[in-house]
Amino acid sequence: MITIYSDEHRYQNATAELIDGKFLPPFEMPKRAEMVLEQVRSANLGEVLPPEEFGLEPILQVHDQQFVSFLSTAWGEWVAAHGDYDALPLNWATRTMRQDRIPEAIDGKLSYYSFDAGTPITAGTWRAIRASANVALTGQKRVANGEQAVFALCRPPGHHAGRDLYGGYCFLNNAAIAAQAFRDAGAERVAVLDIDYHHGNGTQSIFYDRADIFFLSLHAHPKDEYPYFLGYEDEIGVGQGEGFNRNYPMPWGTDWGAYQKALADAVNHIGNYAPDVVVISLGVDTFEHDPISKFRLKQDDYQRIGEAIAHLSKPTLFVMEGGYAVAEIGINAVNVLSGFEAA
Ligand code: Q9C
Ligand code: ZN
Repeated sequence: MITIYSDEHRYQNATAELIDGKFLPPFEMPKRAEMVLEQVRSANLGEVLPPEEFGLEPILQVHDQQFVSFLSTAWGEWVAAHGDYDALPLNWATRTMRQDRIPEAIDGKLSYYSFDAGTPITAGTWRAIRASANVALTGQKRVANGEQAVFALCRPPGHHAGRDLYGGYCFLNNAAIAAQAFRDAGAERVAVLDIDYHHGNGTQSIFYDRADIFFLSLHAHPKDEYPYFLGYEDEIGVGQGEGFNRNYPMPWGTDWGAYQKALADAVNHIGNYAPDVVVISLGVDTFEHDPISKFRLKQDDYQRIGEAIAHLSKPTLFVMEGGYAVAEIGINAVNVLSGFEAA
């Protein structure tokens, strides 16, 4: 299997992350992608190729133009206002406040366009997220041109990012951008299966009213776990999209026994949908030793995940999302891919 990778992810390299009331060294760090690349190489998964440049057009098929423009200028505006340290929002327009005015001050814009304070914008964020989107789009193009499966080694991740919303370490929704690009290249139906530990709220929200892109997500129950405000089972889509959104929220402590049943059900629904192509949001933060997550999947379980996905026999694009157990992130991610290839 070909892997698409760019070194430019390293430009997203924050000083600290606000998590659980503390400023800690970021869990979402450059080493993550480097460890995955190292395992791709040592497992001889296949060629590693750099991304092509696609410009903003395919990004703007999924994201709001003003939001993208905000991402491109936020760092400069922040430095002018506050100086050279990571940009974070401090408050949000929740119940009783107005959401129909976009503030002019950079602090207000950070608040308007974000949903958490754990996703720092840095000097290199814009450069890194464009490279990450190009990695996904290059993988998409290869699959559209006949490759059976490609691994887009994206970093920063993307599945929490909505049309005009960033958070959860995500700015541009790489998987959504790729799914839309498949549609624009002529695919009639695309299935997006999100196996990151956290609900893919961004991807769900982008495609919620559409039947042409079927979104399914296996994740920790939002009553217990981030992002808390989306990912329940009764979210089934709306309008034309009704029936084309499926959530599998699971309790903390979920191990392979329960996970496998949810995965089998999701794969079965994808099979019935008969998509032209499948996009996998590949998070491995379901791992038993993940430092910020509470599922209990083991290294070998990731091979079984790959096998289950392979049984669909569809052209498949794997898009890297979360996974914070840095020592094992490469083994777990590549196990999914080698399980897929061996099936
Ligand atoms: N107490 C992805 O995996 N903070 N994003 C969690 C835990 C945010 C995860 C707080 C986690 C975001 C792509
Ligand atoms: Zn995650």
